[in-house]
Amino acid sequence: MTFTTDSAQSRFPNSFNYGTQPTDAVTSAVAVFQSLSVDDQLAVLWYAYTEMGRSITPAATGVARLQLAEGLLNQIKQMSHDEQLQVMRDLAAQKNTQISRSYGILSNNTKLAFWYELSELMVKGFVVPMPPGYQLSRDGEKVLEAIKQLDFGQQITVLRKVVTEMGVDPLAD
Ligand code: 45D
Repeated sequence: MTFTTDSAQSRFPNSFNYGTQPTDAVTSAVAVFQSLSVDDQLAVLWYAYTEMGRSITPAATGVARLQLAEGLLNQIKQMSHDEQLQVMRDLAAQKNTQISRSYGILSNNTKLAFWYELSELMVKGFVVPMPPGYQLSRDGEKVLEAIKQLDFGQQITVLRKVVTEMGVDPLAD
């Protein structure tokens, strides 16, 4: 049987048009996000999660996919709050650590699922919580507002782009 574009599409009827919609809104949200301080990046991710949480179902993030990140998540779960925060800061800052390299080999969707799971672990009390009253910078507020204005598919595109850049790719040159 010939594998046409049409049949490929019907095999993935619910997949968004990822990657083929680098609209200005998406591109600029990503650019502003990446200009934020590391702490603001973590805070914006957290706020995005609290806004989107209900639309992301654990089923959608794929249990099988998360198994690939399970060792990493278990390692983080066992750390002190200070160490957990350091790990997340190192990921966002692309600092070359063992964890950043393990993260770097995950697929883009698994990276997204990894952050999603970290948020869930924060909610359950296994991972360091956001400090109450954290003051986001003006650019942080702006990018969060911009993300809220996007549709779900675009929001995912933005998030995927920013988490894809985090960590360190151990195979890169
Ligand atoms: O003390 O595979 C600060 C679908 C200040 C389906 C801090 C999907 C100082 C296919 C740094 C703020 C597309 C649905 C402390 C996947 C200080 C598929 C701490 C999508 C303590 C995967 C800050 C999934 C901290 C999606 C601890 C859309 C911040 C997933 C922590 C989205 C922030 C996941 C964290 C998101 C944010 C996760 C852990 C948005 C995580 C966000």
